[in-house]
Amino acid sequence: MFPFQRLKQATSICRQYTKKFSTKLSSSILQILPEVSDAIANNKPVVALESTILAHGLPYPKNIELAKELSEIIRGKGAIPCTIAVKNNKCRVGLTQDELEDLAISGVEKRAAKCSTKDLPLFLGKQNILQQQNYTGPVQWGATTVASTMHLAHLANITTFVTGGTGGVHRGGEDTMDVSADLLELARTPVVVVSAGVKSILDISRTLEVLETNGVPAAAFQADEFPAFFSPSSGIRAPARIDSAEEVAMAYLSSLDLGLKNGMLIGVPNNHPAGASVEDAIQEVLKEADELNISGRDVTPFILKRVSEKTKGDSLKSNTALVKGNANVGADIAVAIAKARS
Ligand code: PSU
Ligand code: MN
Repeated sequence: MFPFQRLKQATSICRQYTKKFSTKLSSSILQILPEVSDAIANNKPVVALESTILAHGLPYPKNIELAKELSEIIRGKGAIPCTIAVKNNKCRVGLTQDELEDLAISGVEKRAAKCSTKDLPLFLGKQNILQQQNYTGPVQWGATTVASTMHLAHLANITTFVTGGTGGVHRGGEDTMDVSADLLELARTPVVVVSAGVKSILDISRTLEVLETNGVPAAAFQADEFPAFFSPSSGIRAPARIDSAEEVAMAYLSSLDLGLKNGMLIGVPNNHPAGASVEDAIQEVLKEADELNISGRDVTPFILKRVSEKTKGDSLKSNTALVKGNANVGADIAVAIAKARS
């Protein structure tokens, strides 16, 4: 096949796919917002956004303010923002403004479950039973993580996904085996994930090792060190450096042309690093989590919340700023991919 021929083929499959979804919305598990399915079918850039960061990662109303700002940034670059979440028994690709508002308060109201890839079938199973029983209660949200958002974005043929930070190998993961499903999804789903790297609550070196073992390119954007979320520098040399959105687009399209199934991780250094107290807060909170026996899916949200409390919002400011930085780069990447495909 000539370069990009495979992509054209993929685009045509996507057209059939989105057509099917937009015409049989009620019977489909995947519901794509018309604005998004139109964009995909016409090779216009779309940027996927996750919902765990809204429901569990950031407090209300900061989360909804951020969602609006992300939308403006992405639209300003000529791309379509597309938040992905499970709403009752449907996987939603693109949410309306009202739905975003509801998702943003659902964490406080305990109507949002963290849904990683493994949780998707179970959540949908439960919700389908409820629907069969003619459930009329409040909306139940499945907040998708990086892993499950990647999976659903790929089902809808979206290439680019912006988040805050990805999961990784937790400190002590060599004993606990606590390795985020985000890494495994990156190994099997061809989506470009744009993040500010991984937090120093994680073991960054081991995270990069797992990505390498799984053939996932992990590159720092216009930097030599792999970024550490709150801080642009981790002291760890990035496995690769990438200097422009066009270069990311070319690497991604080459990966598809090679028939590789994995995604890639682009680490964007945070331009608004949190103060030095964040590191101390992280250390204290890691101890707290251990003492309180917090484990599994609860670890990441617990740490995010407590670090923000301990730094009196300093970490929160840095967190929202870095996501906006990622959205700028991610939108450029989505635009560059669409351009190269046309
Ligand atoms: N890292 C952050 N903020 C977040 C998350 C990670 O800085 O909100 C969320 C993402 O949704 C990510 C998930 O996919 O946590 C990883 O959770 P776990 O470590 O349980 O796999
Ligand atoms: Mn975990």
